[in-house]
Amino acid sequence: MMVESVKNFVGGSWVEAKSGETFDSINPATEAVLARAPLSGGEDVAAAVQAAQAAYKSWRLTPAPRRGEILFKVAQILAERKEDLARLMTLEMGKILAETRGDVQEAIDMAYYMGGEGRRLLGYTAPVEMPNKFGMALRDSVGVVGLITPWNFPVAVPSWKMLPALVAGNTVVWKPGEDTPAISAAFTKVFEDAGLPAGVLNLVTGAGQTGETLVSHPGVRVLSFTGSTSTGLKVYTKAAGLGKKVTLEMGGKNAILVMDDANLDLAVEAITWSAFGTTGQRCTATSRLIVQSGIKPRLVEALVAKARSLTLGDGLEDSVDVGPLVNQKALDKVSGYMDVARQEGIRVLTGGRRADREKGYFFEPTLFDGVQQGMRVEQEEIFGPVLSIVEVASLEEAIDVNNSVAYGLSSSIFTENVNAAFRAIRDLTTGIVYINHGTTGAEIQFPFGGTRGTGNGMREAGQAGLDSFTEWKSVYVDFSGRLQRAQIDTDKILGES
Ligand code: UN1
Repeated sequence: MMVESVKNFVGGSWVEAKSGETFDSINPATEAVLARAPLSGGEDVAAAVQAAQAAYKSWRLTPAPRRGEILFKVAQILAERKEDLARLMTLEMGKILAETRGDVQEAIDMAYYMGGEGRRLLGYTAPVEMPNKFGMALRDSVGVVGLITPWNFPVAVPSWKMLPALVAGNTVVWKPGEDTPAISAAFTKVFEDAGLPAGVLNLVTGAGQTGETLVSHPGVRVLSFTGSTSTGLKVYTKAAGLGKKVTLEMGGKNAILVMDDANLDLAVEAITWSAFGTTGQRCTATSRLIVQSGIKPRLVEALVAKARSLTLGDGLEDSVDVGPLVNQKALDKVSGYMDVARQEGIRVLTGGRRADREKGYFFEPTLFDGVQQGMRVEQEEIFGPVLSIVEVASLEEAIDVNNSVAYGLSSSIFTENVNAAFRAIRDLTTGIVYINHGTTGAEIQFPFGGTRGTGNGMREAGQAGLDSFTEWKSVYVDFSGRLQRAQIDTDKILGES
């Protein structure tokens, strides 16, 4: 297979890195080089920011409904290219075709949703204190925004950021995950073909240093980051020191709670796909099963059988359920947690090792039993197909275990008891709560994000997703023709008019 040559997209042109340096993108199922991409440095980031600054002058003045129309066009082109984009994504980061199609679909949904914002971007009016005076609050654009995104949702996650940023009138410099430059360029091409003016969206591929330069660049006022907690906190610290606005979407340690009265078959299906789908490499993946004692033996038996029945392999093949991990580093990390589990005295019910295949970063779906609250495998994000099972006696204990981690993205409860469901809604302290559904599958019209170490209080998607990329401007229009200073003037003016 030919190695694709990826370029940066700066000011409407496809260009090499000024340094001439590149890095390789590897197909994780075959370990073959898929693409070679620019290893962008400071000069490349500076050029992209400059292009974005120049384009901002007219983009912010382009009527929002017109900006929205370009987003609708983006949605249409994405729909036309869905299959090609999904295949390229599977080749580059490994998840199965059904999942990469879903990834592209999220961007299509978001493009229609945010395209519609072109005719909303709702502000509000409120009464003001003086007569002959009018007040309103508008969502204003901010300027150049910097996006740093991961490889696991290489189209969906960037779409949650760039689509609201663009419809609100900002211009964008995007640094995608190091493992996914080719799909990122293909996604960028969609915006070019949809007629987005030059410089409004700029792509610079590269590594950590590229992202750092973007974070520090004085021309970038807003940063939106999705990725690991350690990198996210570095971005936060750096950006805070420079007075920038930041949105962070970081780790998760999501749990499914299964109560004794749960629908067992439904729970087994949901747990399997939330834990092992996308090879466990979702920030929303289920990595803990918190199960009540009564149902545990039957549930665990069914889960072990189900995990063993999953077919590992190249995500392009229809028969495959679980693709590879993204790279060697991920494989090493997940393998490392097998040693941690051993040290913690945990029982491996199934999996626990690299899959027996010649090529590719495959790891067997793994179930850990006898996990206690507070153990490392119960607390730390592994980001692989590994599920830790914690047994509890009651709903109260289950909720307590759920809430006792450093992260707070998603949680779920399986119960047929409406009272238990509502208590869970009230007491689970995560940004997303599911009832009788796995922890994955968030829809783009609702806020997405988490509490505690998952984020910094911001949300993506839905109306809340606009908050990262807009600033409120409060406007007062005084049509009294005089200087109105205090309430005391009110009676006088009313008397005269
Ligand atoms: C992520 O893992 O970074 O809710 C995003 C979900 C998907 C998005 C996950 N819609 O699982």
